[in-house]
Amino acid sequence: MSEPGKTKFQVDLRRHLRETGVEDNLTHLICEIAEASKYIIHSIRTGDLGVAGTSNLYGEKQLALDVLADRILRKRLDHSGVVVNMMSEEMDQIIPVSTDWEGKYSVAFDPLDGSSLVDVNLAVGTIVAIFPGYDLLRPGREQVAAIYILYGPRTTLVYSVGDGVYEFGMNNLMEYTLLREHITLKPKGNLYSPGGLRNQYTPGVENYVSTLEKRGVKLRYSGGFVPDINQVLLKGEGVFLYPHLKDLPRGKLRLLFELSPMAYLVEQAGGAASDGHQPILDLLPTQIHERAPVFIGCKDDVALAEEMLRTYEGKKDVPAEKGRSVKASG
Ligand code: FDP
Repeated sequence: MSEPGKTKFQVDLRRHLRETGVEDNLTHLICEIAEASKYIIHSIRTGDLGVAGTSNLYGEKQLALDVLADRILRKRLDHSGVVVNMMSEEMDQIIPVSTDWEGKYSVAFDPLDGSSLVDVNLAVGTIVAIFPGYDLLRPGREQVAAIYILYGPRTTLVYSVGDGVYEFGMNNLMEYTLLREHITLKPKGNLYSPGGLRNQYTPGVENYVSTLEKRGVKLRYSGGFVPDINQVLLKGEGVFLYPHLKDLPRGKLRLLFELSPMAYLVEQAGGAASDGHQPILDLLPTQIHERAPVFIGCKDDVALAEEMLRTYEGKKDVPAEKGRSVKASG
């Protein structure tokens, strides 16, 4: 409930989480991630670019922005008091934080997705998946929250804890205030965002994309997963794909750091996310950096991709990696 005289659009993130009944530790964790993003956006705005390994004006060693973003988030999560295990796109193993997992969470994150776009001043983002307890190698459906932060002309934070999708904008005091609630996707959209080289498309994917094009959908691809998904979610329509390719049978994007959290958000908005055969959220990762093809966005458009793959490629042509759930600590 908003205070009299205050509209809901002035509600800040912490207050919104409290008022919507989000559990205390989870509220704290989401707010810590939001705090970390303030330092990340500062680094993006002020950092020297492409100079990792060199020294700055003051003789201090420079870090690549993705490494810096990783350190910022890691430190914040480490000190949050509510994290058991964490794992990042920048690390090759799970980092244990605490052995006491009761009422705590484990976090998988991509600190700076699309970091190659920073050099050319295009939008990039941070993506975070939150699981209860200590186990991180589990299906995305077991997430309790997913968040992304988009560093574009404006900085925005989009999250869900399983009760719809909310967007917050960073104001000039660097506070996140509520912009939109219950973001929803239409069943069918009018834009598509296709990743991967077209001459590497398999027959099912090529027919899918041609069918969309014949329907007159508009091409809107920025090359950054966060802005591309943000566009679909906030325009309320469209489909993003980074499919299996002839030379990359499991696609490019990573299941744990990129696909699971985005699939959670898009499903929460009434959309769908599939690897072409089954929901992304049902895939059980066997290794930290596992990749999967993805078709994500409006429900009917994702269903059309699955239908095209069934028609032109038959059953799954890439064997699923055998599932195994790993308990990292606790
Ligand atoms: P990047 O390589 O710039 O970090 O997963 C990373 C990602 O960007 C996504 O953000 C983006 O959707 C995709 O890769 C872009 O890949 P392509 O350059 O092959 O289109």
